[in-house]
Amino acid sequence: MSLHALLPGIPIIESPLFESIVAEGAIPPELIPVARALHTSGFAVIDFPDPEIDARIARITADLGPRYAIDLTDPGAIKARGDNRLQDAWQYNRDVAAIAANPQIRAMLSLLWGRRAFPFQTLNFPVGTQQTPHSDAVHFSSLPERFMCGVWVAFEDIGPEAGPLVYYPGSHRWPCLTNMLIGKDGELASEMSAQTPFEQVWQAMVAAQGVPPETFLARKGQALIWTANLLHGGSRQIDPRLTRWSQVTHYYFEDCIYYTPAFSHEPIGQLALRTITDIADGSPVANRYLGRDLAQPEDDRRPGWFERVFGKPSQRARTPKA
Ligand SMILES: O=C(O)CCC(=O)C(=O)O
Ligand SMILES: [Fe+2]
Repeated sequence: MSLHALLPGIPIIESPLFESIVAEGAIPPELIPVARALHTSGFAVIDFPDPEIDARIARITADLGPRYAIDLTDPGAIKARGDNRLQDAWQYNRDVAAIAANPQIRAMLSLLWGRRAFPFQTLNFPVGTQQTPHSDAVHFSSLPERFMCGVWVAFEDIGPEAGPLVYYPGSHRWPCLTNMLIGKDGELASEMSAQTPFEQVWQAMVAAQGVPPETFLARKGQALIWTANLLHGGSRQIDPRLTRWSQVTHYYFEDCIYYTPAFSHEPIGQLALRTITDIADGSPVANRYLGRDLAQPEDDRRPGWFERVFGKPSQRARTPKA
């Protein structure tokens, strides 16, 4: 029996058994450097394995460019303003879908995590996001945790002035933050992003651990794989006229429960479950626990769930005073 089968609820690249699993030959030799980088640092840089990548990039930027609310044709125009992202362009752009469903990437991730990987969301950015550092695990997580990753592909050479991707090596080993861990028992203010309540905790952890950020000064066609809990974001865009074309594909792994921790309370079974589609074939992917499908629940990301579960403040059971 392979050692991973002893502890299948932890991805191979995150497992405390990692070195023994490598030693028993479960990872093909050519993948071991990528596996070690993911295990140790929480990210790995690769050349995107697609001989047609340049042609795909040219077609994607031509098709998506006019859909953004900024002028991408004038080199002198200010481009870094507003939130410029197209989510799930795979639904109408075949090259976006082909990058997401790249067979080598899916096979590689499946071997490294120890469950079958599938793409479930794409984001296409024409400029830097300048997004506050975060772990994707508050937005999209799984039970068991850490069966998620991002593959970020550079659609052009990206210099330090274009707001490159930034990340904190080794931060993937820190706890996956949840509402239980940060002691947050209410709903989000409607103007807040799901990650806002967690941001000061991440900043405090970065300061306490003294981890310096690194940026990804990518060459066109390079990709960075991040593990579920690696802190990453978009660095400040020094030159607002520059583009920073990229595609992120988010992957999940089979036989998990898929949910949004920012809107959940795991210990009391309050899970904001996600409805997931495998981009590779457009099929729905059931939430599964130990090999069995869960009935599809109602979407508890709707506003008001906290009161539906706990009642109005006046009805909530009071903790007896000791
Ligand atoms: O491209 C970036 O700046 C970050 C994108 C990101 O955080 C994500 O897609 O999860
Ligand atoms: Fe992210």
